[in-house]
Amino acid sequence: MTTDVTHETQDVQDTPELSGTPTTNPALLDWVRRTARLTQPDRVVWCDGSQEEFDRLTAQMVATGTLIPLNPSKRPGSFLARSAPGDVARVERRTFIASRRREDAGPTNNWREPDALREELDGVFTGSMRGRTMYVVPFSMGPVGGPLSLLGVQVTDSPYAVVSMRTMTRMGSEALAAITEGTAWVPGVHSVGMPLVDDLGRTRPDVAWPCNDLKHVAHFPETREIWSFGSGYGGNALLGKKCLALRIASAVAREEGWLAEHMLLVKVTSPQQRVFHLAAAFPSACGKTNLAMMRPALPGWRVETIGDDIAWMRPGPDGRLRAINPEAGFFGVAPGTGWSTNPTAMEMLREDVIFTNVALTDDGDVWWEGMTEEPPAHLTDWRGNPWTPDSPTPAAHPNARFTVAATRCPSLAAEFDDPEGVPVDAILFGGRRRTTAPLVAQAGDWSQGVFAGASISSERTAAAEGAVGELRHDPFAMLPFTGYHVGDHLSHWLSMRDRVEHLPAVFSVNWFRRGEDGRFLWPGFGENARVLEWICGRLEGTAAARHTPAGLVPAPGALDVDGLDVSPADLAELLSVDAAAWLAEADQLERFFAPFGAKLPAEVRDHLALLRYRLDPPTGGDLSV
Ligand code: OXD
Ligand code: MN
Repeated sequence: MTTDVTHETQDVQDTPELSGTPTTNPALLDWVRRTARLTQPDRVVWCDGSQEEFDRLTAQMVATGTLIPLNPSKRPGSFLARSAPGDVARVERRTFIASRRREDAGPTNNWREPDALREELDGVFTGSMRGRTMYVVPFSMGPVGGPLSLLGVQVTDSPYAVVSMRTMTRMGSEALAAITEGTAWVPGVHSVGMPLVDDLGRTRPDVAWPCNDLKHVAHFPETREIWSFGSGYGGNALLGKKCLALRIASAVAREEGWLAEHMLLVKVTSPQQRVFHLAAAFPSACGKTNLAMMRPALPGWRVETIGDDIAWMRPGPDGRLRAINPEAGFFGVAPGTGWSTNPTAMEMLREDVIFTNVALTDDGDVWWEGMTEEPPAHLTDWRGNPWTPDSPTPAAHPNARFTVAATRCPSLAAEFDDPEGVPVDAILFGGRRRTTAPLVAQAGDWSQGVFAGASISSERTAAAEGAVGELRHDPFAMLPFTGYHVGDHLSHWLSMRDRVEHLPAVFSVNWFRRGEDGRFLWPGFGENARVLEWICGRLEGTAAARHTPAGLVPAPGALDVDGLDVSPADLAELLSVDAAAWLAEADQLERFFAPFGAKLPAEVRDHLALLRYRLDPPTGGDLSV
């Protein structure tokens, strides 16, 4: 057994008391000690977040084959990781919410009784780090010490998770220093679940991407803990992201009166230099990163990035909802990101990136579907096999990712690091819908906006396991991320009315509507600025709208389509609300809401009834009186 004892490294067997650690916080030391006793690593390393540490860990992963260094003249400071083929996405079936009462987890979560789950976890974590190093990773979600931020500590036996956490959070000594005695922090235990030494002391060789077929991504919102076993991938392994910043934080937010949501955050500046901050919720892999980094096709408009995935929004002292992006980097979907769709992201990805499950070019660079129009003649695909354009499978996995620091983003807003956050002017809800949902519709008021958020549905993508393309309801794009009962989530949103004096306006958007011939009716990407222009016009009271049963849509002529190749018939279809399709939607929603039972807020039920009434008013009466 190697024993590399520095002030940050302890050999567990020899120094069970973990003396000489970079913290004296007894609760933290006690938790690290207990976790080490359970998981039995060979070593414990306290991470400081330094460049030296990053270089050491990446060199180590290059040596073990976990990382492939990319050609420094093509992609400086960058690496490619290839996951095990069975560990490529979030595992929703194995994501658990433990709560004393089943009804606190609700019908959309996999509920577990806390004691039973603890026992199960004790079983799988016993000895799970044998032969490996346990890294202690202190981090802050949001600027360290900020009034909207939360602290966490992840222990993990995955150096890939460590270096990714360094990019995705404020990780290291500064966060550790903030975790003083008595300070609240969220503990997260992560193990890839492949010990190198078994119960009988027999060793086995390591592999490039260790993981386990059995996976658990477990949350205890009541005690604010996370336990993740068996996966090294993305949201399963980088515990600051979905586990802390959404599932645990949503429960904390409910208790404390704020919102932790699956939303991008942007600053939009009009040609008149008016500034608006928009938060937008879309299900995974529906273009949040593209919208967050949009280059408006309309002259004079500017979109600057604050966040691309998560927003924490608290009532501010100014009576507004103030939002931060709690993350420090972007873990974006690579396929579909290209010079024509998201040039800002392409610039951001020039250096210092960890790519996972993309293809490797023959000259040591990366490629994925949608990066360029013409694929290279020859590649090595995400599984490490030779690939040509005639190959029957994609070169990159559809959920291939890039991990890159936010500071690399050329469109990053100066407010990104502001601990006080930005005031939110509008909230957008969207999904990937071929039919039914119009390009844009404004909710009449907050409660109709909450109904719009509750009604999001979208075609499934590759970000999670499951059949791609199938329609699923995804309220607030939080279906896999709300750490408590989905019905209580709706009530909590409604209750913001009593906490925030100047509430944001709410809009629904759908960039993905198609004609009967299957063609996209709207060009999307930079042209979505036209929709943002209308939204900002609504905020300023200058853009005209017409009523439909699904909300207010642009009045004829109010959406600027000058110079666009969108025919008047296509535009009419994009803004149409088809009564038959919406009545069918209402039926589906009613079925989806049924298991919410008594937790479905009466106001949401009323909005469903009102929607039906507007779509199909009873005949025979005079509705004008
Ligand atoms: C993500 C997701 O990784 O939503 O952001 O799946
Ligand atoms: Mn996401």
